[in-house]
Amino acid sequence: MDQVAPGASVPTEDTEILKSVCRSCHGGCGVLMHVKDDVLVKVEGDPDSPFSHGRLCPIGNATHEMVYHPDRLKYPMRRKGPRGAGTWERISWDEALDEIAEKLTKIKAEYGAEAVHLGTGTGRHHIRWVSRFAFSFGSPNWSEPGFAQCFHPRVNTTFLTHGDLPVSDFLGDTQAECICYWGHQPLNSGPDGETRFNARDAFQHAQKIIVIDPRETFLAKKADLWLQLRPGSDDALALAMIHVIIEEGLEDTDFVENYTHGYAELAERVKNMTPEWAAEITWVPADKIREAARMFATAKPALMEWGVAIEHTPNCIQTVRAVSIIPSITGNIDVPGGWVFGMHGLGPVPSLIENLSPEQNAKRLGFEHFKMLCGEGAQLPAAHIPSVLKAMRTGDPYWVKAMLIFGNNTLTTYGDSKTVYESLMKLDFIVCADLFMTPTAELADIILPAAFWAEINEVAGLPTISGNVIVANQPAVRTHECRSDEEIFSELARRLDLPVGTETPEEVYEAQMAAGGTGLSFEELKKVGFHEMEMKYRKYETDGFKTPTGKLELYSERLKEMGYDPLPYYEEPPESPISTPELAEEFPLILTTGARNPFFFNSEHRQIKSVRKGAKQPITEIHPDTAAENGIKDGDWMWIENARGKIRQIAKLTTGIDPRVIHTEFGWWFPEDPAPEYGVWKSNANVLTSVKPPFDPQMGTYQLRSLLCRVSKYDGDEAA
Ligand SMILES: Nc1nc2c(c(=O)[nH]1)N[C@H]1C(S)=C(S)[C@@H](COP(=O)(O)OP(=O)(O)OC[C@H]3O[C@@H](n4cnc5c(=O)[nH]c(N)nc54)[C@H](O)[C@@H]3O)O[C@H]1N2
Ligand SMILES: Nc1nc2c(c(=O)[nH]1)N[C@H]1C(S)=C(S)[C@@H](COP(=O)(O)OP(=O)(O)OC[C@H]3O[C@@H](n4cnc5c(=O)[nH]c(N)nc54)[C@H](O)[C@@H]3O)O[C@H]1N2
Ligand code: SF4
Ligand SMILES: [Mo]
Repeated sequence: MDQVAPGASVPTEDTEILKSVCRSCHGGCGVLMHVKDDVLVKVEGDPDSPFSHGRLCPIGNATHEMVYHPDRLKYPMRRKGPRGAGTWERISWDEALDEIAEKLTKIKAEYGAEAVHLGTGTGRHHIRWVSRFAFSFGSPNWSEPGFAQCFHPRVNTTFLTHGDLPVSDFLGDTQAECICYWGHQPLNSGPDGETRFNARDAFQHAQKIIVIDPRETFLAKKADLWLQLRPGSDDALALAMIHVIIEEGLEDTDFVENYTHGYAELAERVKNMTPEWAAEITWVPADKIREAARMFATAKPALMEWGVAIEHTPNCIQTVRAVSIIPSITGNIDVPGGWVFGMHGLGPVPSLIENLSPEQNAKRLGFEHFKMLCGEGAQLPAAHIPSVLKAMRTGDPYWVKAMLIFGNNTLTTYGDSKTVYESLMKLDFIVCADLFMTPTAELADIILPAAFWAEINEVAGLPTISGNVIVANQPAVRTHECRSDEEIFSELARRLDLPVGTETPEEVYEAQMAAGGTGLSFEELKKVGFHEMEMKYRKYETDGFKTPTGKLELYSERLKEMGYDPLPYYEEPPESPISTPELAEEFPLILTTGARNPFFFNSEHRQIKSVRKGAKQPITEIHPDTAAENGIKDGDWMWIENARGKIRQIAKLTTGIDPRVIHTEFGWWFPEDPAPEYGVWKSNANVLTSVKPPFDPQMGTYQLRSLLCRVSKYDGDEAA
């Protein structure tokens, strides 16, 4: 599936080879872009890349196809008919930007800057520019569907308790002896600035593999121990594993005594959380829980590879807390081959949050409730999506009147797509910048054609936040009238005469490089492609941890200060056979969604022929017994339904899933279906999810995995 580049091509007289990195997922596989007569003729893996060593995945291999895809948005457009009618007229960039500036100024004057909401997608190169523009405009409100439910629960939690974000040490010389993949399949997903390839290399070297996943994935098949848990019960499993480690004295005594805070309180908290207690909740046999705890605790080094599955529940912060404690008390922190703190070789994009007055900052939707998402406990405060949607629909606590969407297909990746649709339809003004037309862009007033990563300058530190390797993008070509998101924000800030945020992207990149300590300028970095920071381990021995106590806080003083539980606890998912037994009678199956496949990035790439070949239709995994009970055969279209809606996907019968559970893919729409909907209501998992409370008390997270549903054979009746 993945292709290994045979080695870098040699430039010919008339071909220039530019070093860059693929940014089609969160990763940054090195690429060599061959340019001849202002045409990108070929893209291949860069054998020098420390992440990928010349390899590219199916998406990376489609780079050329994406740059020149006939469906790319080519010029700015203005809506002609009513919102969502799908009729557009071409306009110039000047017209588009002037109209945006005029509308934003009017809304700001009438409703306040907070009425303008900025939206973006996960980990995009321009993500920090979206919040930056919001803050320089004076609005505290911006969001990303992954902020409360992806990666940032881990970021914000570990910054509070570990003083920094730990990442897997894939670039050093030591390989982990044991890897635990917890709700995570990085060989497919390469998330958070790892790539699938360095994750694969570590996997191939590990002697012991533990997989915690409700589905029998590729990794589960290869594992020494596969813990097939009930979706949404990770928290109980982690607490029971901590119980075993403490009860059996398997902790790293020296590390615990000298470098952690609150071990005794933790031991007291988990005293009764036995494997037998967890077995009932998680469906994982008690002896397997014990075995997993022992295997992880006795291997050196042991690596926790944790994924987004633990962040898709309303108890996500406590789950993150519990899982993060396992490698911590076993001493696998900042050690070769374990979890390490990065070298931060790149200065941040200045957030410009200081441009907001304290009063304006406090207007951020969700601010008073979710301090780890919207306020003091957040590294970069963002607005709470369900609260934003409500403000759009009801004006409570104030009206949100405009949304500027830069790289997010809101109708497919936010929870509860129907509520999202109703909310967006209430807005006075929507701008959407994207590479392609999407069902969400069809709802806009103005559409802007965004430049692709192969067409822009950019700098990033990877893995994300930790910045051990600093990578550069540079434009191979520039197609049509596309502009980079960063350029658009700078230009808009100038047109709006904003007090801050008007620098060119390159000026910001140079400042980031100067602050980072690589000794290179951005221009110099582009020539070499990437710069690897020298890694230092066990920094805590000299510097301590950047927490209130200077120790790794098993008992979190900062969480306590914010009014949250300083120790992790278990909470049953709000919709489950246990919490809502009556609902479970009507909808007896547990639904989990969104496990990544290697061919798409979230809702993207359905129009890219070479990758769509790998995954033509949306797939639901279901146990053969459950399928038979419901008259569903392998390869049939099947309905998946709950109180919020009904979608259909293709049934894949597998004994690798519990008969009480199904898994549906997410992000589905069909670029080949008629505009303006492109089949977005047909198979979109978020028709079934909810943005109603309860939310995670710290982070405001809503439920994307572990909901209730029922299934039936598809009867061809779409109206149903
Ligand atoms: N190719 C590709 N790469 C991607 C993406 C993509 O769409 N495609 N998306 C990117 C994004 S935004 C993210 S966040 C990352 C995510 O990437 P990962 O963190 O690797 O997460 P997933 O692949 O979503 O899920 C991993 C596993 O969690 C399991 N799972 C489902 N429910 C539960 C549960 O309740 N508990 C546990 N323990 N496991 C559960 C699923 O069966 C799945 O096998 O990938 C990023 N990279
Ligand atoms: N049910 C369910 N829902 C989920 C998840 C799940 O597992 N299950 N996962 C959640 C997670 S973890 C996340 S992070 C989110 C992901 O959600 P998002 O990150 O918002 O992903 P998309 O909605 O696919 O939006 C990406 C859009 O950006 C466009 N794009 C790509 N590159 C650029 C660019 O350079 N500039 C601009 N302007 N546009 C660009 C793409 O064409 C696409 O339309 O989804 C969440 N939603
Ligand atoms: S793993 Fe990510 S960065 Fe690497 S080639 Fe694939 S899409 Fe690009
Ligand atoms: Mo994500």
